[in-house]
Amino acid sequence: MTDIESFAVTVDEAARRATAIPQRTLGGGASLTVEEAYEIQRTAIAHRLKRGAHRVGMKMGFTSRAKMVQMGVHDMLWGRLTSDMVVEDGGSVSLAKYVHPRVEPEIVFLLKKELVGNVTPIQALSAVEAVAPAMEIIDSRYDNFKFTLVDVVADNSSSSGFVTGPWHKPDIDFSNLGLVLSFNGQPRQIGSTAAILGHPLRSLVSAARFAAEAQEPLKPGWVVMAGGATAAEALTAGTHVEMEMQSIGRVAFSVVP
Ligand code: OOG
Ligand code: MG
Repeated sequence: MTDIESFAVTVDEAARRATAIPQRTLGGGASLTVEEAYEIQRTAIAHRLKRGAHRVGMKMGFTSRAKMVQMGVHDMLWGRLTSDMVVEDGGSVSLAKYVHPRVEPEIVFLLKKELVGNVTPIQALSAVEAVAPAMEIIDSRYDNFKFTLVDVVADNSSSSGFVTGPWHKPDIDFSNLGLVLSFNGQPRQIGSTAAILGHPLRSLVSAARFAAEAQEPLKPGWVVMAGGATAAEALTAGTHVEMEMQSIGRVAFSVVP
């Protein structure tokens, strides 16, 4: 097995078994290039697809300062969303499936047209069928949720679940929508979609560029998660998690042991 293949098996197994792996498992971190890290991610997800899941979209990460500061990584990154990561709005998630999950408020795009390459914000918007409030469940497979850029990229950029709320036509100005993430009715994070690169559409523009680099165009019917607008919050059993976004509604789930 090449290193890429064995590293891919390591991160895939860690995600599947919900067991943490030590930091620097992947050849000492610094010895991998970002390109190699994305190749590990692609290979690890290919194993998941072989088990029957299918690709449903893309997640962007480190598109807000709050997220970069919380994790100490300052480069934008992306990951692959698969059908087994979908959490129903109002559904429940079991902590048993994760290592040390966290949740973060995002906005999500549903695409109606293929999108790839260097596009303008207007071109990106013309590929959007709808937008919705959303939450991502991130769960780094690394001990203590600590990683370098290449570590986290190899680990599908920590993505492990996502929940989308009611879809809204993209005919509203979603550049600066207030949002509140609450646990059992108590606000935990307050922010705005403007925290996402100044305008979440810029995240979709970047997603199209990353998709071109990976030679995996964004497909009609896929969703693109724009990235956390605030720092993430750790999930604990017995918590009802809700995120309300100004003008477009709310999305929720419950955490069970
Ligand atoms: C990495 C993923 C970052 C976001 O929305 O910024 C991310 C992590 O924080 O573990 O999903
Ligand atoms: Mg995220």
